[in-house]
Amino acid sequence: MGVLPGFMMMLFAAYASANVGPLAPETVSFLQQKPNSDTDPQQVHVSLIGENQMRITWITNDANVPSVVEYGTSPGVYNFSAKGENTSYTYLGYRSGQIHYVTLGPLEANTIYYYRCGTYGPEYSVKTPRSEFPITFAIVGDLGQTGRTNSTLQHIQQANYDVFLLPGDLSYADTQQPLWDSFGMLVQPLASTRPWMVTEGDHEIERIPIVITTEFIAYNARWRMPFEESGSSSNLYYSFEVAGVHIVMLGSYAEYKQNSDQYEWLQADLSRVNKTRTPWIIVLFHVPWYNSNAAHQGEGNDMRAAMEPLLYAAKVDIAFAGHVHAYERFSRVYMNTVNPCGAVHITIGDGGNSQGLDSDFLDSQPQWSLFREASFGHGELTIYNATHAHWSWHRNDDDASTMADENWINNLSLSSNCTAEDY
Ligand SMILES: *[C@@H]1O[C@H](CO)[C@@H](O)[C@H](O)[C@H]1NC(C)=O
Ligand SMILES: *[C@@H]1O[C@H](CO)[C@@H](O)[C@H](O)[C@H]1NC(C)=O
Ligand SMILES: *[C@@H]1O[C@H](CO)[C@@H](O)[C@H](O)[C@H]1NC(C)=O
Ligand SMILES: *[C@@H]1O[C@H](CO)[C@@H](O)[C@H](O)[C@H]1NC(C)=O
Ligand SMILES: *[C@@H]1O[C@H](CO)[C@@H](O)[C@H](O)[C@H]1NC(C)=O
Ligand SMILES: *[C@@H]1O[C@H](CO)[C@@H](O)[C@H](O)[C@H]1NC(C)=O
Ligand SMILES: CC(=O)N[C@H]1CO[C@H](CO)[C@@H](O)[C@@H]1O
Repeated sequence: MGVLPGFMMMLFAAYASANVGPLAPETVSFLQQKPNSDTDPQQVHVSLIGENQMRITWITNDANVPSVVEYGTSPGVYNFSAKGENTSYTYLGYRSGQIHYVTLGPLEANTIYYYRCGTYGPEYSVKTPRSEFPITFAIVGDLGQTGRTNSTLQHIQQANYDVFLLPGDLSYADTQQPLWDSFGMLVQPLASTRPWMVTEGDHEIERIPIVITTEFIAYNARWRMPFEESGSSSNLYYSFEVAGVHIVMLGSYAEYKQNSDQYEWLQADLSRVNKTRTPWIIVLFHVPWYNSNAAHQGEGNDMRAAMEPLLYAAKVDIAFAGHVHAYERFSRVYMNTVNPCGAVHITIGDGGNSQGLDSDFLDSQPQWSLFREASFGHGELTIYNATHAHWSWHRNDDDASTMADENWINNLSLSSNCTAEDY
């Protein structure tokens, strides 16, 4: 893979470190996990497509490796084979490896599939999500690639979860493209074994004035999500369904005002939700709409003003955000007021990135803020049935994971009193 000339690296290191706080720990080098040969698969990760398909994405340094995945339900026995496509991108002096995408399916639910990428190489295995409740999500944003990220990932790996959800800010490569590769290697042990569904944060933009004017070049190439399959025209916002949950991934860094493409897509997407089939609606985006931390105060207001009425009318149950490097849980809220028919909001931007924690909360805690703490950690959401879900937040206490907050969340079902006319 291409390497930036030294002076450019220095330039971009300076550019990227502009808002790194004093607490910033070094980005850990995970490059010791480098593949042995150019044809070896690396950075393997899985995402969901529709109800019974998955996309396997991996990278090879060698451009001639076929985009083929062989798979089956017994180790070493690959009764199925699927062919996909490949891409690559350049960014200044860097040229990515060959990025392969292959769609597998139809697949059985709640089943372990063994697979191999590029017709040889090591075997991986992935468990497909359950098709019915209960289902568990591991959720965390602002991940980065530090020692803290490593412990967050270790804790998540110990949890029994079906799907990983990430509300933005993945690698913190911040224009240094090799850091996308090291991030891919860091997350592979988790992302090759469970589906990872992500949406973008500001660290994915990677625009450099005049020099790189196209945004999300690396993100869109490396983390392709099922946007076409959900009627979206952009990888920056999409939706998918799993086991009775309709999940909407919004883009804080795409146009969101009324009449924008994203707004109209969201309206159409929510109008298609069948609450009998998916009693739960969950939304993720990067910049929080509710936030009592001094960091990024008010940044989500415009998007909230534009889109919150759509979420409210559709009876969205829970909205997750990142961006603020802390944990905060809110009541059901709508238009800045506690409202039993609004969504529960949760900020979970505490994955472990190099910028440190946002420890400065506003002095007066608003009525809708129920729990707030600036510590690294992750969240787990188990949806037990159409009416009951359990949320827990797990703080990183050095090497251990400690459950530090939890609560039950009840659905906003069609049978409740919350009708769209209420607002
Ligand atoms: C990669 O994709 C291009 C078209 O996009 C195709 O021509 C080429 O054969 C592919 N490479 C491999 C190894 O499949
Ligand atoms: C794979 O294919 C073989 C031969 O067709 C068959 O005997 C076997 O049952 C299949 N295994 C699975 C897990 O489907
Ligand atoms: C990540 O954590 C594991 C388990 O604690 C440890 O063995 C490994 O050395 C860590 N990796 C890095 C790069 O810190
Ligand atoms: C909604 O989903 C239920 C359960 O899958 C199904 O019986 C019903 O026909 C669906 N309603 C519509 C309008 O598609
Ligand atoms: C839903 O799950 C909760 C928590 O496990 C349980 O208390 C409740 O009885 C369940 N409801 C139904 C209808 O099964
Ligand atoms: C729903 O509304 C009806 C009529 O206004 C009222 O009697 C009932 O208590 C309400 N239920 C809840 C759960 O608020
Ligand atoms: C909070 C809420 O609206 N919960 C509802 C969930 O669904 C059940 C059964 O349909 C209703 O009885 C609850 O009111």
